[in-house]
Amino acid sequence: MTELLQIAPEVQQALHESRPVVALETTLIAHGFPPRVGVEVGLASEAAVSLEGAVAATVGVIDGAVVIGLDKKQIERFGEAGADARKAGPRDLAACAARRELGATTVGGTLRACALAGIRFLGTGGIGGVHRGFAERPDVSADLAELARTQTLVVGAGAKSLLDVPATAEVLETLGVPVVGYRTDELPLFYAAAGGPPVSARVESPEEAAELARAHWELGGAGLLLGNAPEHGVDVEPLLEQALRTAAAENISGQAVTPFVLSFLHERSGGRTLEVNRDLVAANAALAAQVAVAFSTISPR
Ligand code: PSU
Ligand code: MN
Repeated sequence: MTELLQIAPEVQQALHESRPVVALETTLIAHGFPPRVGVEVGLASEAAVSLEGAVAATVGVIDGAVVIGLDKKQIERFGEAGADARKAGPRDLAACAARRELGATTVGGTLRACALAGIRFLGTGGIGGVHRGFAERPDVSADLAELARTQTLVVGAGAKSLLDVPATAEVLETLGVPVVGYRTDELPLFYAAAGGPPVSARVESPEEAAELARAHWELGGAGLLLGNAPEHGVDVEPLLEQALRTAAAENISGQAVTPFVLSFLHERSGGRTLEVNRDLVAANAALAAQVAVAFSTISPR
């Protein structure tokens, strides 16, 4: 193994023994929540994975290496750095490692680590995708391209709420990525369960999701998105439009848009969106672990 990649011994051992492993990202720890809350969410996700009987592997770039299986102290460094941690998509891993910068991996960056280590499951809040207004200002997350080439199932409450979700679903179709609904016919809209574009397949159980993933991989497919609706969703569409208009009026653009919109929603919803966001991240980690466990019990054909 290259010294640019470090896999924690318990993760390495579990992979070696074909036991269930779930990768978790660090962008949401550093950038997705207010200070301190991100670390709580990251640790709660790890706990949820363990509780389901899988091994959690939180990924980040730290001290010159892509680390798969951060320890608690390392996770806390991402919380302390907050916005100072570089948001690390697939293109940024090398720069972060070579320059020894702290890199908080996005879903795309974490998927690259999954490909290197052979991790088949990833739990997150929501994936990146096609931004609203992409016709004027093309902005499409590298999460989509990485899903198209990595044999990993990602559990999320759909895509980030501020995106153009129907357009994101279209691009996933173009890339051959199944959009699977967990007990739902619609891709969840992150904070809200209903109103999203139709899924390409629906499953009723972790076992069924595991079977579908295995079939996809055996038939030459790569990534899958498993959409898991938040348990107590809120409809934030009117607030969201207001947030995006305000961001545009204040000339907030690029990577600054997501944090701005999230804190706007948080404030205007009286903390409801933050609560929903916290809960759904841990719930998605738990479901990813359940599918990973089910997958590990499917006897190899
Ligand atoms: N969803 C959220 N908040 C976030 C993210 C998703 O509600 O911070 C992060 C995830 O890490 C995702 C990334 O992979 O944003 C996508 O960023 P971009 O659109 O810049 O590729
Ligand atoms: Mn982008």
